[in-house]
Amino acid sequence: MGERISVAEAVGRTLAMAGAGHVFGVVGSGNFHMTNALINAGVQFTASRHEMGGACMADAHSRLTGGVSIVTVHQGGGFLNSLTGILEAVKSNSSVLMLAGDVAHSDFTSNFYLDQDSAAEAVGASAVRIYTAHTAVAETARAYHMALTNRKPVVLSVPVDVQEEFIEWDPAAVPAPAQTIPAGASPDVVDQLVQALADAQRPVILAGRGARGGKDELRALGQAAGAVLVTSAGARGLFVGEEWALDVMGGFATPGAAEIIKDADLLVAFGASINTWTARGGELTSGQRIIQVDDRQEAIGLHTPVEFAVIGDCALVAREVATILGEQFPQGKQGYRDDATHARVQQARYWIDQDLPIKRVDGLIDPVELTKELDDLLPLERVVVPDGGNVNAYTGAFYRVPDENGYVIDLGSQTIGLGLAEGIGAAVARPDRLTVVPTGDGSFMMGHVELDTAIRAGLGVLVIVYNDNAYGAEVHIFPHEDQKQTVLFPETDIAQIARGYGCEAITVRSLDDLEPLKAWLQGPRMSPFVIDAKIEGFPSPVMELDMH
Ligand SMILES: Cc1ncc(C[n+]2csc(CCOP(=O)(O)OP(=O)(O)O)c2C)c(N)n1
Ligand SMILES: [Mg+2]
Repeated sequence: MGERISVAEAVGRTLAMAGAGHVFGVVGSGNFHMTNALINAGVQFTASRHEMGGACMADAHSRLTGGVSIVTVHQGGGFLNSLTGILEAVKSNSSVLMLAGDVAHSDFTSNFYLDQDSAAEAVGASAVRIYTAHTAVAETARAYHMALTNRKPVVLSVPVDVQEEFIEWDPAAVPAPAQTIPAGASPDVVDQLVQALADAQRPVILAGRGARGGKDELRALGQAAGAVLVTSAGARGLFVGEEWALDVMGGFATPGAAEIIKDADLLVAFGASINTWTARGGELTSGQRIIQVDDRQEAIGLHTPVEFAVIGDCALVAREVATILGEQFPQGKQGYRDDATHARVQQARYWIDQDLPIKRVDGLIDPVELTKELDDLLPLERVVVPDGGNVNAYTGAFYRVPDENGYVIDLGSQTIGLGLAEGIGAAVARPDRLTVVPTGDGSFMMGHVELDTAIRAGLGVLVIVYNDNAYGAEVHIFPHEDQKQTVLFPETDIAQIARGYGCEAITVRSLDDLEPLKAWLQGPRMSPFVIDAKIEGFPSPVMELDMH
């Protein structure tokens, strides 16, 4: 006779065996045993204070580790609380597995009852349910493999009555994942892409999140094709250190970078869906010749029409095209890589290097001045996890990042208030780097409860609140002066709130006020540091583009 264990125990053990990275979330009676089984099987657990935070933590953790990260929740309201974070994970193609308790089968009058499968599918996640004890192990493994292979969140609902049943535990019966082998594209379409790049005078190669595994191949292709390189916000950092690369395409591009992209005569997108933010509402792509390379059929032409598509693994396609171009142009192809463009690329790459006016107002700090100072002060070995509305120019575009693992853009669902929780997931994934969460006051006020989580987990996250006492984005978008009371708030003492959680915190009205931060940066950084930066909410450079 083998070991007889509960289904709850078997689910936890199966997920651990499959390789679950870390589990975040809020534990209630419905997920108590499953979570403890995961912990006992060696998976580390971080208790978030809210289920949305737990889902966001798993999202960031998965993005930075490339594996499956788990959020565990109680049925009903606990489940529902997490869906905002799951929506973000859906929009960002993150391998998140939500492990949810559920009411017993047919217990439709339970106070906790809601149709969890429909709710999961409504936000775009896949729903998997364990119906019987004897399918529990196979279904759990299937849910895990789906999250990993499909790069999409999976919600695994486990009814409490099934959790209590007993089964024979046989680790050898846990199915192994099918091996996925990346495939190149068909030779005909590769030839078409080679031809397009050979003909182009000013090609630009855009890399999205789907191209993150093809950094070296894309750099080599850029060289062979004489192309300027750039990333979408999702892949920001991928080309750091490359002479011929801009920082980012889209709403976060500098004016000079936008011009270089607009002047291109060919845009080849690798693993990027060219959404409205990357295309800057079409401004950067209208009239462009565009070719898309992606391993997913569903990404093709999703947001932006393209001339033709190459279905295949980004790295393999890039390597193949670069090899053929190299044979066609043994002396190299200049393309867009002339001296004038070189100078433009250097000048336009980073917002932080742009000459922007500093607008000093008595008793307040200018956000440009503050961001330039902090970008300089903070170690480049960082993970930047931005949040906020109007200020997301500074929070999302100004801070330099060291590489593609130094940036988690959590605005895939355009939801504010995710930054701190996403930052905690990032800090757990990358304890070797400083996690920086630059955020707006409105965003911070939605999610600051997770400062408690950072304290308990001993995470030295740096939170920079650009505090204009307003939903600044709304203030600037709407011209109705007499209707702005709905988006203005009285002054909030954010430093005091942070101290209440046990964080070190400062109020900053001038650069001199940053002194305590310097001491904290030198120390062991075992708990968060919060900056309440009192700013005048001028429209940010990115917002100004929207306003005109
Ligand atoms: C969850 C959610 N609620 C509301 C909005 C609409 N919204 C977009 S930006 C913004 C204001 C954000 O305020 P803050 O974080 O202080 O940044 P600011 O715009 O002031 O720079 C709001 C309410 C949203 N995007 N997401
Ligand atoms: Mg604000």
